[in-house]
Amino acid sequence: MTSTKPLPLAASHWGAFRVETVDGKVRALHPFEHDPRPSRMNEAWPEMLDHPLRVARPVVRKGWLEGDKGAARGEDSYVELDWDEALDLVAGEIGRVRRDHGNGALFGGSYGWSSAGRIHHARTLVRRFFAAIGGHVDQETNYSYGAAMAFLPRIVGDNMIGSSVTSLASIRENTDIFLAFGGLPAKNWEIQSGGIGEHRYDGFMAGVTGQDGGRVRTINVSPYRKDIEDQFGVEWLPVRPNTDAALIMALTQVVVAEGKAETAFLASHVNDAQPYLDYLSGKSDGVAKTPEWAAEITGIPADQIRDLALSLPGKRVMVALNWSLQRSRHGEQPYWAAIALACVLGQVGLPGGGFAFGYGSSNAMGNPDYKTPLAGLPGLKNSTGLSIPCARVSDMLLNPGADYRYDGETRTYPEIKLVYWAGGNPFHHHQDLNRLREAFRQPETIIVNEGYWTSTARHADIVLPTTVTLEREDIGGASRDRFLLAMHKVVEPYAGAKDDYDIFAALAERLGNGETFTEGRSSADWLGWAWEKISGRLASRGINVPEFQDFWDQGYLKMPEPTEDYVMLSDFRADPLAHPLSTPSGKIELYSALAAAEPGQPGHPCWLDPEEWLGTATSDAPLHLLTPQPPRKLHGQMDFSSYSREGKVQDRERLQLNPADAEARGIKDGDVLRVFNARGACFAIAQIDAGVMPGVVLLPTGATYDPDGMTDRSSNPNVLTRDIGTSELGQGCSAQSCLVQVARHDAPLPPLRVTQPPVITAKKEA
Ligand SMILES: Nc1nc2c(c(=O)[nH]1)N[C@H]1C(S)=C(S)[C@@H](COP(=O)(O)OP(=O)(O)OC[C@H]3O[C@@H](n4cnc5c(=O)[nH]c(N)nc54)[C@H](O)[C@@H]3O)O[C@H]1N2
Ligand SMILES: Nc1nc2c(c(=O)[nH]1)N[C@H]1C(S)=C(S)[C@@H](COP(=O)(O)OP(=O)(O)OC[C@H]3O[C@@H](n4cnc5c(=O)[nH]c(N)nc54)[C@H](O)[C@@H]3O)O[C@H]1N2
Ligand SMILES: [Mo]
Repeated sequence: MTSTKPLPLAASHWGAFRVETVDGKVRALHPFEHDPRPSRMNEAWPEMLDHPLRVARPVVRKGWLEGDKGAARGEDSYVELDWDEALDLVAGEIGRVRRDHGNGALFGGSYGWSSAGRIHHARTLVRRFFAAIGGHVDQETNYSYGAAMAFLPRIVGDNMIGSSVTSLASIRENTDIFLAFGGLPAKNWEIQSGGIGEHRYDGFMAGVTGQDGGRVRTINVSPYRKDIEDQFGVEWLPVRPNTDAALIMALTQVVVAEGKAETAFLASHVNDAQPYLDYLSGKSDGVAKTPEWAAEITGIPADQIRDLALSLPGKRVMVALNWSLQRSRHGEQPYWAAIALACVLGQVGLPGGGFAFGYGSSNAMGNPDYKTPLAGLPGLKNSTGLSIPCARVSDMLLNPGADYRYDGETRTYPEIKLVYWAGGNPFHHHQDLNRLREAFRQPETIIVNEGYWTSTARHADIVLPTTVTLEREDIGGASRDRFLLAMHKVVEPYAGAKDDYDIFAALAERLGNGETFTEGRSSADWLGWAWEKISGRLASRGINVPEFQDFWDQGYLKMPEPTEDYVMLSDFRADPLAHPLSTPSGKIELYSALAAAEPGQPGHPCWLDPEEWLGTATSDAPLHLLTPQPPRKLHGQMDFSSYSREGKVQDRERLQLNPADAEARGIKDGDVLRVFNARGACFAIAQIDAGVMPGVVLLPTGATYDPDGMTDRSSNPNVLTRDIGTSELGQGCSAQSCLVQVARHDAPLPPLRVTQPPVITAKKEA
């Protein structure tokens, strides 16, 4: 071989890159050579490897040692331990709770994105660990897509997220009208769980909006014009947040009233459309869901709704909704209504037609269906059988023994004594953080594995320092990305950091379940195991498998291009009897007995008041706050990198608001703002933006929560959001249903505490 080895590859959820090191330190990063639009987020890596906020050694909270029953969590100082002491302490606590209260008192759901590689995926490991020691209370569904994840299987037999959506090629060739609810924001395509070889946003947009010689009429239906950048030349239809269901129902009502419904499709592929049609016409409740009716709710003039509705029949229409729409109170309904519209138009399963979720929510949605194989450690059976919908965590901790409804059944919240988090940041992700703080005072012991002093780590009793991906070997990627990625170890672990795998192996060993957790393998053995699985799957598909070393040295494996354009539900459309859906009727359920069983739900798509929205605005809380994903980071990760901070002013995030709302409050661009409601307050910097519809403000997620009473010294919008399930059907997170007030803050900003680690007493050398 004469060729020189390429630089080692590494990867994160925001992209792959090659790493140049000198004397064991990263000197430079180079974007992966096959990535057409690399994310700048990776620039944060070199400084984040030895950032002052890294957790250096195991620590235990002072107040916990003194038996404060959690009182000082979030405010306390810590004492260093050596690893053996720390592991003995953690195993001792888990063993004590298991013995005295049973495995049902151990909470290990540990929701969170962790890192990109699949073998060292922290959340997979913590759940496997708890399963290995006899079980725990787990979390199901996710924050991204919780309402849809629980509900869609009842309606279309699948959650429509694990499966692929209709491909871009199919849209480009066939779609006439692309209704993009929530837009197609470029920043969301910087991210993909598991790792990214190629960021494909530009190609997707060119294909959809017609810059590529196409002809797709694209409409950004969103409160925010910049959910699709102006350069793409699309139409903007501003809609009040949380009212899309009403808009979609009025579109459907017009199509039906005009006699343009595809009744043959409804008869052959839908379970009982009649109750919904009677609701649209007003036959069942006396209110026709006309454009005039929807205009009142959505803020869109009735004529505009009618014109749009009349343009749809006879056209190839893609009704596409972002995930954000279902992260709101009754977020199941816009999704169900969209499915119903696609059915009434007879578009489901046609090339470029029908419905789809998430084109604007993550990288490479609409890619060819590469089915890139990945392998992480297998999950083990959770013997307690206990789990909660993930966003009900505060409810669980605050209401042990209480009953709640979810997915057609009544469940009971367990009584949790010990919480373990690895790979997630609930003080980033959860709603109503002041309430979560109260919830986190309840358990006897809280343990967190983290690489950084996040707000969650600061609320823990014992913190174990973990490695980050550049400090260990792994394989990353995503099933719809073309590249399988070899993730190299490029630097030694920081200070006393250990891999989560080794931590859980040591804990399982101490608890007498080591072999069940490890199956006798080291993490290096699991890497080999994963490669065997991956190569087996490739070989079974007739794909040429390289030697592991060649894959490793090259840094990637490129998947072959699929030959067919994927069209979602095309089999079902072609023959609903031969390819029935996994629903009670085998068809798309526009009537669902499961939904009808819940109070207030008529059993078909319907408009349900989101409770906190512009229709209920008060003088105390007149503005609808949306909390989209942050452009310069993934959630709370790397919040303190220079790249993330460049997007802030005085270390506070910018809040977008309409010029009229700014003027009414005497706010100028760049002013410091206080954002508040009855649940809490935080600070932000005004960014006046005519692309935000009046009455709406946007503040991205991701700032590190820095509590001072009910106020966050920083800009975390989750001090403001409401902590309630989407409904008793899905129990998803409803962060996007939130009213606030905004005012100029003329006093000095409080200094941030979370830019420094907590006070830590170093271990005295013996
Ligand atoms: N208001 C509002 N809130 C929201 C949303 C919203 O739209 N609005 N969106 C929600 C959504 S969709 C999501 S997905 C959640 C995201 O919420 P999270 O997934 O909890 O957020 P992250 O900041 O990605 O947290 C991952 C944590 O894992 C740590 N980590 C990384 N690698 C490792 C590792 O190898 N080992 C260990 N032990 N730790 C590691 C990181 O340092 C980080 O702190 O937020 C939700 N919250
Ligand atoms: N840069 C970056 N990208 C990310 C992430 C990140 O942290 N950073 N996180 C990733 C994750 S975990 C997820 S789950 C996805 C989330 O993907 P989404 O949930 O689709 O993303 P959001 O940014 O929350 O929302 C997109 C837009 O929806 C609009 N919107 C909000 N509410 C409504 C509504 O009621 N009606 C209408 N019509 N529009 C509304 C807002 O204007 C917002 O800008 O993003 C992924 N991509
Ligand atoms: Mo998410």
